[in-house]
Amino acid sequence: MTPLMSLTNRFPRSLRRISSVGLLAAVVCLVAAVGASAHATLNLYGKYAVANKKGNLTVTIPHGCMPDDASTTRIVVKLGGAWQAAKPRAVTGWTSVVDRTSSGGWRITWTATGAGLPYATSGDFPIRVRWPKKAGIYDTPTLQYCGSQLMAWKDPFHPAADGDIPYPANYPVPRVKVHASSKNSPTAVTGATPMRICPLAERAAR
Ligand SMILES: [Cu+2]
Repeated sequence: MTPLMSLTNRFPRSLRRISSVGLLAAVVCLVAAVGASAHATLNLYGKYAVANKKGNLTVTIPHGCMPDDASTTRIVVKLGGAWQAAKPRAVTGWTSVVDRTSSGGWRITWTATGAGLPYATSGDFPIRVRWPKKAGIYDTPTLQYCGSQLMAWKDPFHPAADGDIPYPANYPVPRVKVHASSKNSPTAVTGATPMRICPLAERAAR
């Protein structure tokens, strides 16, 4: 019997199973983390975005920055000039400010007043908006800072790997669909679940 085997056999079978599941989760997340170290996602929580109407766009940060399990301390969301209004809603533990950009767009910045959003915690950052007048799909480039570490979620959308372009993108830009009319009424969608791109990363960190 090798020393490694004797060490393994000292653990009860159930404990060994738990540790191997945890190891698997860690390996899966490690693989997922090679290209993208975290994600910035968008949620509409069951409502449709309708052109020229008011609504809420929620930026969800599913986890902090790998590989050091760093907390998120600042988030910057950019909306283009087509957006008619944008106002960050209050988030406990964060201050927010909205600026106009030179191109007529909007830049919303949340800054943590304390330690920020812990690595393994998902956080919502809602913005009250008036959606663009034209239906379409809109990019919302997002900068996620963990201290001085920056994750710039702004890689363009591509439907497939091609040439030097990987799929999915390393740092995919969050996107939202704006519908032409309110025939997509807000009550038409039920039971929407928030998007969590890498729930395994959260579990592995606990
Ligand atoms: Cu992620």
